[in-house]
Amino acid sequence: MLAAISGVLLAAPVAGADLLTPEDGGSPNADSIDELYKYTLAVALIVFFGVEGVLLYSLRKFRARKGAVAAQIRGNTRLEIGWTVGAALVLVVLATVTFLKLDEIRNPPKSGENGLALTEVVRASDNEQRLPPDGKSLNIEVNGLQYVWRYTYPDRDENVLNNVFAYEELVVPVDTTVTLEIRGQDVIHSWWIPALGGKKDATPGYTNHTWFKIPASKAGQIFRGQCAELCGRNHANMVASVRAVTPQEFERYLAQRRNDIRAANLAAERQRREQEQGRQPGEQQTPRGESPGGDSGNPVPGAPAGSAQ
Ligand SMILES: [Cu+2]
Repeated sequence: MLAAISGVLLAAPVAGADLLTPEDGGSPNADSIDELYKYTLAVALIVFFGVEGVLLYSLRKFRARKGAVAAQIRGNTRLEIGWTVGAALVLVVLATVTFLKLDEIRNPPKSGENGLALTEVVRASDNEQRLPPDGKSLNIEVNGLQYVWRYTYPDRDENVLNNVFAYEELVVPVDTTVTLEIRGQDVIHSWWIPALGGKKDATPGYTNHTWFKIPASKAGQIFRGQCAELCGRNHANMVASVRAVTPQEFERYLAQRRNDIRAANLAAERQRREQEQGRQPGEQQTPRGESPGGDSGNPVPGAPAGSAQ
């Protein structure tokens, strides 16, 4: 059994998701969550070895031969009060440590000096959203739909529908506080990039929030995750990745993406117009042997394709 389990874990190392405690290294909140688990694990190990040690010691020390009659003991008030108070103290310590850590897990810090130069203060979408002390973050909309993640970047336009978007891979600048507004479009999904912090449900009708800030040293790295809520037939294929780049590369990416989307929209528009002209009475539906909708291409997934109807 042990060999089989080890074999399975070796075949899919990601499934290990770091040994015993959560993955960390991508963002301060993920690091804090990991530390919290390590403290809890340390306390649990002390309790475990304490209890098991006393048990094994007693088994050896007080063993009796066959036929011996056990002494009838009523109890030990001091011991019983002792382990009740001890257990309560363990809980108090864990609760205190958790509440002390909670602050740095939930509240995003300011962006660093090597991050993207953010000028505008984010307008929080609701009072659940936590922002850095100076109110500036790269605020990205994360939208879960069957079976892909869609990201909308803040991009000069009040109407988010006009802004740069991408699927599956989220590109972000390092040393920059990124706040996410997470929504589900059809069913419940769950956003989860383990090394960047805890998972957050993407629920239709609600907005959930989380944040991350990737250290400058991690530029070029890709953090992988997947939808963590069974959302349908292709749930297993609903992967997500976050690519950390320098602020300069991020600006270039955004500009490139903006151009690609504009080009795709123009091509689609041209194609629609051609098809409308092609459908004049008496004319052939498909001129010059071209297949309908074939020539413009559609480099951006999900960009409005030329509608045939
Ligand atoms: Cu999903």
